[in-house]
Order: sequence, then structure tokens, then C-alpha cells
Amino acid sequence: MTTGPTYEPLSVDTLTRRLADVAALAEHVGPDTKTWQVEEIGDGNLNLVFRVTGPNGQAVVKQALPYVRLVGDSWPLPLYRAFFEYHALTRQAARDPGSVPKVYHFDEAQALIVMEFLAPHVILRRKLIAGEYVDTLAECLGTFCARTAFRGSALSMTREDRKADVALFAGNVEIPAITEALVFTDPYYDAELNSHTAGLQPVIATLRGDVALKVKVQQLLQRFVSNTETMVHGDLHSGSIMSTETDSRVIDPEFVQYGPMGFDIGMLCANFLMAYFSQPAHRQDDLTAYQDWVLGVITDLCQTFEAEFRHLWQTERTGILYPAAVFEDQGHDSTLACDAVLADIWRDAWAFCGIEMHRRCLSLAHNADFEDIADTTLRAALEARNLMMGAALIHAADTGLDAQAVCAMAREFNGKDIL
Ligand code: SR1
Ligand code: MG
Repeated sequence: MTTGPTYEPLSVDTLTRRLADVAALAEHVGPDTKTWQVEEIGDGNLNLVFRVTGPNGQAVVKQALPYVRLVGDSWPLPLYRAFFEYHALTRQAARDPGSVPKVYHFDEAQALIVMEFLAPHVILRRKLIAGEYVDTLAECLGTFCARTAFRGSALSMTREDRKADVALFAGNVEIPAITEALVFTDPYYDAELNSHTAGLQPVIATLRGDVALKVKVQQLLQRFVSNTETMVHGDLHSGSIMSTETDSRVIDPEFVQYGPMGFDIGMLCANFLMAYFSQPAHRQDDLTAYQDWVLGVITDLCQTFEAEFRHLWQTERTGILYPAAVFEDQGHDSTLACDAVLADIWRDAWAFCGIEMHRRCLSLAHNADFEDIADTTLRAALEARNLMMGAALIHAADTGLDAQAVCAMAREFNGKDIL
């Protein structure tokens, strides 16, 4: 029996029977379904994720649930997110080959994707909490962010492809709506699903009392909902990255939409900054060395992004924007134009970064970097540094900040006793 047209969530007990006829799964796991072992390995907020193991190898089966797993069926969520994730994965694979898991099979009615099981990769957030080093992390992620930003934009795409894609992904309404609420809005008022560590009230009062800050955050939300510069991953945190000691891949693009080019890299930097600020609770030995390494990842990530973006600007600028006819064909260097585009990207990125640093401590869906800290007094002290640096970033984002300046700010906040 293959999957039927009526959606039904899989379980460990039903998966083998229901997916027995999916040739792509049998090919990667093994033809004899009696040998298949199925485990549910999902630890995310939204979906079912199974690992299927057999004599030929392993595969992942990811299936959307019709509600937010973290909250339950009181928060319904469209199954169509699997459709958008599938289409995002195909585009990311084309724009940055090897950066995302290979897709073996997609079933729209069952909202499921069968894909490559990444081994021995583990979720990057776990490595950062454990103090593990990952070689080439900045290079993999900086390249991914630059290539997907550039190749998904009007700097590169044809008019036809771009209009079709913007229209396609505009159908992903409810999933980006989570970001509009949880990331951009809820941290700045007493929203029902919010939670925070005891002791943070004075910091929260400072943030919510800062009207200029709230204006800037709403301006960024305006850009997030109105600016269709490129196809963004939409949820690029350290739980959306899987790494070994030497390799990193990006997973889970169900929050995909067309949005600002600075969004993904900004969110990513925020997650490294939160890893940085939370380290004192996770280790004493090698604390300084590991924190230095995390900040080094941020500077290398931004440097790689910028170098790859400039390279693509020179070699692949075949879209609607900044045509060679206006610059090179008249003997004019377009570097100034590239500088201006990058300046806008960084202006947005550092502000998105600050907002992500706020939401992971103040609204729903906190991150394990802080949540795993059992001593709530220590957790509040570390979160306070993170929250106040987030505010400083949002305020300073339009002053021409670069990664070095951001890392210098992080060192300064890391030495503060805010509470
Ligand atoms: C209700 S979903 C909460 C969070 O989980 C996802 O990974 C996104 O980060 C979202 O904001
Ligand atoms: Mg996710």
C-alpha cells in the first residue's frame, strides 16, 4: 500500500506498512521492509521526523503535523509547509550544491518528504553547547547565505523565474506569520504565549519602554513582510544546521519566503552570539578559548559572505538589477554599487540579529543554549547581557556596523553585570 490521498500522520508502527511502496525509500534503506527499523527522532517544534534504517542505509521521513507540535492541536498549522519546504530544498540545492540534504521523494497529500539522513552530523546547537569545534563552519554557512541570497534575487534570476517564484512562495502565509508574531511582535508586549526567566523583569521593562527601539523593530517587520529581495531560509538558527567536525549542512527551510537579503545571515549571527553569551554556564575550562572561537566564526562567516557575494556580483550579475549595460559596458566599475547593496544587507542583518536575540529569551520557543541552564539566577544574568546587546544592535544597525565592531560589542556586554 502506498500513501493514500487522505492525510494521516505516520507513527513508528505504521510507517513501514504505509511507505513500503515508496521506491526511493526502499532504494536507500533496503528492499526488504521486514528489515526496516523506524525511530521517531524529531526534537523540533513542529513536525514528525523518523529515521528509517535498513541493510542498505538510512533515510529521514519528515512529515508535517496539522498543528504546532510544541503547543498542541489548539494551534492549527497548515500541512502545506511540507510543499514549501520541498520547493525550498530544491532551490537551495541548485543555488549552493551540497549544502542541504538530498530529497528522495515528496508526497504532497501526506505532507511528507523522504530525504538524506545526514551522518554523522548532529544539530549544531548541541555542539555549541558542548563546546565542540567545527572546522569550515563559517565557510560553509557564509557561502550558503551569500549564494542563496544572490542567486535567489533579481541580481541573478530571470524576470519570469523570479515572478513565478515570488508568487509561488507568497502562498506560504501561516508559517512566516509565526515569525511575524513570535520574533517581531510578542517580545515587545505581554503576549499570551511569552515566558521569561525570573529576574529579567527590569530588562524587559527597559526594552518595552524604549519606544525608539520598538519603532525600529516595526520598521524591520515592515521590511520582512514587504521586501521580496530573495528567497530566504526564514529560520536559520543553530538548530537548523547539522555539522560534523568538518562539514555543515542546512536543514528545515519550511519558513521559506521571499524576504530581505540580510535576514538569514542576521538570524544566524544572533544564534552564534547567544551561544557566546551562554557559554559561562556550560564550561569553565577553555571558556575564553571557546568564546573567542565563536566570535571568530561570526567574523569569518561575515567575511565569507561578503567575499562570495562580491564574487557573484562580478561573475553572475545577469538579472534585472545593476545591468552591465549601465556599468561595465560603459567602462564603469560597479564596485560602488555592490558596496551600497552590501551596506543595506548589513544594516538589515544587524537589526534582525538583535531582534532574534530578544525573541529567544522573551517569547515562545526559547533556545537550549539558555534553557539548559538550570541555575536561573545565572541564566537571567547571561540572558540580560544578550538582551541588552540585542537592543544596542537594533539601535546601531544603521551606523555602518561591521562584524569586528559587533564582536567588540559582544566582549563588552559579556563583562557587564546588568541585573
Ligand atoms: C511555534 S514554532 C516556534 C519556533 O520554532 C521554529 O523553529 C521557529 O524558529 C519558530 O519561531
Ligand atoms: Mg525548524
